[in-house]
This record gives sequence, structure tokens and C-alpha cells, in this order.
Amino acid sequence: MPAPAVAAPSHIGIANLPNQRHKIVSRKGARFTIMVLGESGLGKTTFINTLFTTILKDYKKPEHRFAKQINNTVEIEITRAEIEEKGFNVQLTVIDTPGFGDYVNNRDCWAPIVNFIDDQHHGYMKHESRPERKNSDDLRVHACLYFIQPTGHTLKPLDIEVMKQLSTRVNLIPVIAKADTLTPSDMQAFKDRIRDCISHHGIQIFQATPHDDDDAATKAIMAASPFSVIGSETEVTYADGSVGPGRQYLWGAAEVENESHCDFKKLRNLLIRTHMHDLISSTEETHFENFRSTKLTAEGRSDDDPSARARKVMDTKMKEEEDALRKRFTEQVRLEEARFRQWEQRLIAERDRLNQDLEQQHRAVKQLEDEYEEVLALRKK
Ligand SMILES: Nc1nc2c(ncn2[C@@H]2O[C@H](COP(=O)(O)OP(=O)(O)O)[C@@H](O)[C@H]2O)c(=O)[nH]1
Ligand SMILES: [Mg+2]
Repeated sequence: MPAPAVAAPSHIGIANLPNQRHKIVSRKGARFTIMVLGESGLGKTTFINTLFTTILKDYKKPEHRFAKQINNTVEIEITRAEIEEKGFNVQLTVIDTPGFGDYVNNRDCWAPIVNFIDDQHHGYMKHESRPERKNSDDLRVHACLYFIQPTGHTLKPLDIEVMKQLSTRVNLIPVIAKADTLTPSDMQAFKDRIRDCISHHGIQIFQATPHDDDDAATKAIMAASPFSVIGSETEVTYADGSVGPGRQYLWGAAEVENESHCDFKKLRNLLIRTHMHDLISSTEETHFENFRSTKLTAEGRSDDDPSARARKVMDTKMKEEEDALRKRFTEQVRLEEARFRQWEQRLIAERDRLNQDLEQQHRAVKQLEDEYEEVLALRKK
């Protein structure tokens, strides 16, 4: 049974972004980065092209594309476009990955991608303390679309493994590829099994929260997850006479932007319209903070880490210097104290000597007085 249709405006816009639950922090606009991931041949590249074509219909600015080597083996392709509405800018970046699962040994085939995601957090963490940092290299992933093969059965062990790795690092959004290859009832049963599998394995996927109690659109969007998508770079005539992206078959067309054919529109609304800000803020507040605290704890422990080792050497050196200083200080105090005691002794001796002097003087005066008295007494006689 197809999910209920959502009453959404007909064109893609980001005008209501500032009306989302929180205000976007930067006046300059936001950076929003989506990554697509999954086995090769599932239609990831086609999906990206479909997404850009349908978004950029309304925008004149040219998109640009470039490839980036993330290690010696993996090359990612980056597509960028600035989308703008009513003076509000979003720099949309989509990262296409080459896909994995083509090799006999798939163990750790996702490692370069997971490392790439971590590297972005790490790069940002290093730049965080520098106010003059350059933002253009920031490729922190706000939404990771994981493409699932439309087998009609359930998730493969490889999917489970990769999704587990991703779910602690990014907002993970599962997507069922090539929705046109399953009948609606098979699709529904497939979705149910995937949902069970995800919760059974404790995989954390992105949960769009409704913006208020009667946010029916968000509820309908989340009810459709995992999102089924159809990708196409060609346009077809829809059953209602309109023209849009789709795949033409003898029996008719699979319509990308038809909500009873697939969830492409719901997914696009979630990403570009209703929950872009939630995806950005949860990346910064939850995933980046998770990364940072794990990283800092690990650095504190690790002896293999060169920076931790350097810090340790530094600590030891500082402690030695401190000890030497304390020793010098104690010695100085001891000498000063001895000097003071000698001085004190000298003062006491001097005082005693003066007191004796004084006593002698007193005695002399007394004697003179006595003699004087005697003389006076003699004279009176
Ligand atoms: N039936 C069907 N085929 C698709 C769909 N999306 C892409 N394809 C086809 O699948 C093949 C692989 O697509 P591609 O985008 O290169 O897959 P990627 O390796 O995941 O990037 C191409 O022949 C596409 O035309 C879809 O939604 N339905
Ligand atoms: Mg591709």
C-alpha cells in the first residue's frame, strides 16, 4: 500500500528553511553535504544527477563537479551547487563514492569511506581553534544515504556491518535502490523486513522529528523510511500528462516524482526542505561531539600516537625542571636561614654587651652619687 501523499509545494525551495525549528546560525548561509554509499551498480550516480536536475530546475547558478582522491585507491566525486532563495544561501555538496562489494574479499572495503568521514571531523577539530580557518575544505557529511539492493529479501551481512560502522558517525538514511524493480506489495514487505533487521541489530538511523504535533508531512516522510527511489537522467510523460524524470517501459513509465511510485520526493523534501537544519545541527552537536570526545580520550591513553608521545616527553621534561627548581629554592632558603641565625646570634651578643656596659655605667653613676652624698655629709658636720 503506498504511503499517503504529502501536500508539498510543487517546486523545490529552501525559502522556509529559516522557519524550521531552530534558526540557521550563520547569516552567510549553510553548508550541506550529502554522501551516497553502497554497492556499485545500484544507481547512486544516477540518483545524484536526478537530484541535482530536479533541484536546479529553479536555479540559474551553474553546478560544478570535481574528483578527489581520498587515498591511493578510492576516488570520490564531488558535485557542488549553490542554492539560493530570498537571500538565503546553501552550499549543497554531494559526494559520490565508487561503491564497494565488487570483490571476493569485502572485509574492511568500507574502511576508506569511514576514515574519510572521520578525517572530516578531525580536520574540523584541528581548525576549530583557529578563527581564520578556511571553510572550503570542510566536507563533514550531514546525511549519508546508504543504497540497499532491491532483492526483496532483507539486508545482507555486508549492509549490516557497514551500516553499523556508519550509524555512530553520521546521520544514516537507508535508501532502497531501483524501486521500479519491485511490485508495491513486495516493496512494502521488503521495507518491513529491513526495518526489523535495523532495529534487531541496534543500528541507529536518522529519525526526523516532527516540528510540532500536527506536522503530518514529517510523520508521512518517516513512515516511508527506508526510502525507495528511482533514478533517471531522462524525462518521460507522466500518466497525468506532465513531464518529469522517469524510466520508460512497455507497460508505462516509472515516475521519479510520483509518490505512489517511489519515495524520491519525500527523501528530497526531508533533505532539502524540512530537515536540512536538523541534519546539520545533529551532525555538529551529536556526531562531531561524539568524535571529539572519543578522540580526546583515545589521545590521552594512546602511546602510539606521536602527539601523545611528544606530550609525554614534554611532561617529563617539565617535571624534571620543576624538581630542579624546587631543590634550588630549598637550598637557597636553608642558606638564608643560616645567615639569619648568625646575624640573630650576633645581635643577641651585641645586646648583652651593651646591657653589661649599661650596667657598668649605672654602677659608676651610683658610686659617684654615693661619694657625693658622703662628701655632703662630711661638710655638714
Ligand atoms: N531500473 C533502474 N535502473 C537504474 C535506476 N537508477 C540507475 N539505474 C541503472 O543502473 C545502472 C547503474 O547506475 P549507476 O548510477 O552508475 O550506479 P552506481 O554504480 O551506484 O553509481 C545504470 O545502467 C543505470 O541506468 C533505477 O532507479 N531503476
Ligand atoms: Mg557510480
